[in-house]
Amino acid sequence: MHSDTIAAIATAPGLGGIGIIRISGPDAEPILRKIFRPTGGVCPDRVESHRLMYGTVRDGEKILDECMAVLMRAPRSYTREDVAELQLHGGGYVLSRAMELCLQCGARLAEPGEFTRRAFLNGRIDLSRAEAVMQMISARGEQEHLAAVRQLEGGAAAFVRKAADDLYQLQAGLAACIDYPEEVSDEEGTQALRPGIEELIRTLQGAVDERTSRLLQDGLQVALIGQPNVGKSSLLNALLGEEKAIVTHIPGTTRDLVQGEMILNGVRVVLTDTAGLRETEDPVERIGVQRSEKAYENADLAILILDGSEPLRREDETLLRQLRPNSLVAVNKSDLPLQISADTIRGIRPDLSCLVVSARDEKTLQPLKDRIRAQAEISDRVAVTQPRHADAIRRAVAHLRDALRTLDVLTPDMAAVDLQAAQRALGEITGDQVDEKLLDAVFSRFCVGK
Ligand SMILES: Nc1nc2c(ncn2[C@@H]2O[C@H](COP(=O)(O)OP(=O)(O)OP(=O)(O)O)[C@@H](O)[C@H]2O)c(=O)[nH]1
Ligand SMILES: [Mg+2]
Repeated sequence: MHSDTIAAIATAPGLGGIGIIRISGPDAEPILRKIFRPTGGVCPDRVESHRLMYGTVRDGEKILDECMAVLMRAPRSYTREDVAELQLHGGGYVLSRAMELCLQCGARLAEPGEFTRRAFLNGRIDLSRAEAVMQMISARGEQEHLAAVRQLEGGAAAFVRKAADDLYQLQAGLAACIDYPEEVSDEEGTQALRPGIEELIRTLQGAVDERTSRLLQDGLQVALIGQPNVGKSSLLNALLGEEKAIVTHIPGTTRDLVQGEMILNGVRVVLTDTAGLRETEDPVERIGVQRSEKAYENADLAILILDGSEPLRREDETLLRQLRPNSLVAVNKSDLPLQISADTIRGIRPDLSCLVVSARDEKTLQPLKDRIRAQAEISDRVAVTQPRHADAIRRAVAHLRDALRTLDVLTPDMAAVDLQAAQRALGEITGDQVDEKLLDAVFSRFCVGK
């Protein structure tokens, strides 16, 4: 338990109907009693727990705001400490003045994620669940939300604990072999250990999927590429439903990358409009073209846009031939008489899907959106979705592989060190094995007040 009391505005900055101040620690109740006065009386010496009270927050005798207040006495609270919450009106001045009052009464301004950090340190949730809280807050679509729910329900923790248990069994077997050499020979010990380690490696590898982690973390990255003037920026705007990028009839309008996000059937998609790919003397445009090429390399999905109202140019054909597999081709400007057909494209690249669209006709964009969405499918069998967890699993697997190599050349007792290292890596996920640095890294990504 911590000896100091922390406070923070828990609601987002800006105007809102309600703004919440949260206080956690041994002085939560005394601070509440000092600044809050229930209607028609004074705060009782011992505030009733988990009961919402109506009254005013006072700055001395002056009324600052009317509010609702609640005390949640330890251990039945978010942090397992005494927690007080004030629900004030959500104006900037009221909230910051009420915060000042809390600080004057002895609270300290909470660090980002410090409430959840306390919930973890006080044993209410494991580290993977603490991270799920932030995953939940930052979820920008159904897919990310579902992953957060699974983690909050302990999906990752349960998987990791089971793997850690299996590893303990292996370690115990190894210890028996080391401690009772007359009963278990080195060879027998090694024979028994090897299949168990191999099985564990397979299980751990099956639970992580880099693509899934990245999709959940960053959304599906889609690059719109093509020659100048084919309608890349127009398509970006039409897909996003906003005028994000400048559109003109002048080739070379877009110089820099323009990005926009959208949610397609619950999946976050990040679209990047790029400068038209062409040879140019203009140094600014040249840098733009280099950036386009980089965006193409980094994208999960590239869409080559062609101007369907013009015959296919040689440059287009070159781009088409170079396009990596699983890209899409969109023949744009289908509201005009078409000079390129999907069959022409299929004749050159039969492996690619080709869609005929018009940035000026919303209806034609639905099949394109469906194709983009289809690229973002992830398996819900993947237990470990957070990059930090995936990294720890990969390190655990590396240590287990070391253990197998050690068993090949050395005595079983030498493999014990590798198994311990693997156990430590797994422990980092649930927080069974943590140091301050790791906690700082995890909680610094939180917002203040959570
Ligand atoms: N008729 C018709 N015109 C379109 C369509 N899409 C784009 N245009 C026009 O084509 C011209 C170029 O459009 P942009 O969206 O700026 O093309 P871009 O590919 O971004 O061009 P750069 O930024 O120069 O590489 C503009 O005059 C658009 O209005 C379409 O579907 N139909
Ligand atoms: Mg453009």
